[in-house]
Amino acid sequence: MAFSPDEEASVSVKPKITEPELYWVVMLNDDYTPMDFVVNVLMSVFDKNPLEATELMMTIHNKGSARIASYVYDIAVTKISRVHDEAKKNNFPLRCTMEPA
Ligand code: TYC
Repeated sequence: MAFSPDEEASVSVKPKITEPELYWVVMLNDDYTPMDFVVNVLMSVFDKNPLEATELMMTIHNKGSARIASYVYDIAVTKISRVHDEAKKNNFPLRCTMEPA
C-alpha cells in the first residue's frame, strides 16, 4: 500500500555526515638536499610563505622531521608524489611520509 502524503512527510531522514580522516604530511631530513630547494618545495607544493617555509626547513634540519600540513588521504598522497617527483628530477633524496592526524 502506498504512503499517504502525511505518512510520507513523517519519515525522518537522518543525514549521516562524518568528518573525513586527515593525514599529516611529514617531511624528513637528509644530508644532501640543499636548504633552498626544500624551502622552494615547501612554498610551491604546500603554499607556505617564505618565513614559514624557512622555519619549517630549519626544524626538519635540526630535529629530523616536521609535520607540514594535514589533508584528506588523496590530497596527502598527491602532495607527497609532487615532492618525490621534484626531488627525483633534481637528483636529491628528499622524502616525505604520511601519518594519521
Ligand atoms: N639537511 C639538509 C642540509 O643540510 C637540509 C634539509 C632540510 C634537507 C630539510 C631535507 O627535509 C629537509 N643541506
